[in-house]
Amino acid sequence: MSQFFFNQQEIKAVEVLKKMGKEHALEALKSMLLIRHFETRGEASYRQGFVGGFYHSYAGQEAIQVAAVQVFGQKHWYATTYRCHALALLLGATPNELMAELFGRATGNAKGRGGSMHLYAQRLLGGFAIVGGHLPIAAGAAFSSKYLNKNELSICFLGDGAVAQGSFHETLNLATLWNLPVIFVIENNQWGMGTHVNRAICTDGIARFQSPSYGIDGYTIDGMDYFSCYAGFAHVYQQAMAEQRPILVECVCQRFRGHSISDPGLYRTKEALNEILQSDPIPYLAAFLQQQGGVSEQAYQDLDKWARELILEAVEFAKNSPWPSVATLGEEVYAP
Ligand SMILES: Cc1ncc(C[n+]2csc(CCOP(=O)(O)OP(=O)(O)O)c2C)c(N)n1
Ligand SMILES: [Mg+2]
Repeated sequence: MSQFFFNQQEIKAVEVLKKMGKEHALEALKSMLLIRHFETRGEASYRQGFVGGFYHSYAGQEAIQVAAVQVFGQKHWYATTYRCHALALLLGATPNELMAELFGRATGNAKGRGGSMHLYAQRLLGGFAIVGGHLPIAAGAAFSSKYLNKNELSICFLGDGAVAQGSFHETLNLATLWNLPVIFVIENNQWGMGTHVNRAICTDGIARFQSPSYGIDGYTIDGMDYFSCYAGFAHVYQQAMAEQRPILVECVCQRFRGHSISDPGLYRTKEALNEILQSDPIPYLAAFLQQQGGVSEQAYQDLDKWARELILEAVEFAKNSPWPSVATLGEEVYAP
């Protein structure tokens, strides 16, 4: 049982970049821009009254899921929380169908029945709204893979808030007892709604102190740095495929927006937020790539424009899409 740390001091970004190739990092930058524009326009559409229900932005945390999906690919199982727009995009859902889902339209990802918190893709079992509720589901996917000899992993993203839930501990216990191939990725963005992690979780260092209880390896990754995420996940991936048992990963990160769109975030000062915004993973990656000759300033601006336009088109698509017909309300729901 070991502890591993992937942060800017311990990894050499230049070497990670050399190994993965500049094209790979450029693809990551593209995905991060797409997610950021999606969130910006999604929130704007909400404020204009086009989107109802909840809205949890992934802004600030992009490096984590972008790197994870690059490393793990599309042939494993994924589950996440209600903060699920990015993962659905990364796993193949189109901006159009996702925006239309936020707008509650018939062309939406869940035909307008799920909304912001319940998005799906071929390998995404869902965005789940109950804190900690999807951990047993992710373990179930890993059990199925093991039972059917499929050699597939289950990757479960959760928030720091879920660590206080019984389902976290019960799932880690059973998953370890049964040697299930599941990777738990805690996105520790410091807050569970308005409660700071230090007031909710008894250990300062979640992966570090919780993983020994289950006899599994714990990894702590700088979630604001794409290269740390990539190097960390690449290591975890190899280990998970070889060992076929659970691994606990903690990505230390920041969320740039309130918990949800209705949260004014009064529990952190403007100064604190401004400082947090300085750690934005997108300009950081862009600047590093420019410095390494991986992208020119003009090419970066072009990428940004491409992402913005694609998302604006998605907003138009959603606006022009039909509402679900009332006659279909009982279709494709679990309990009609
Ligand atoms: C079982 C349960 N309890 C309470 C809630 C209300 N709730 C929704 S999100 C949230 C905070 C979760 O924080 P965290 O797990 O850190 O995820 P983050 O929102 O920071 O991504 C709470 C308490 C819920 N959805 N489910
Ligand atoms: Mg949190």
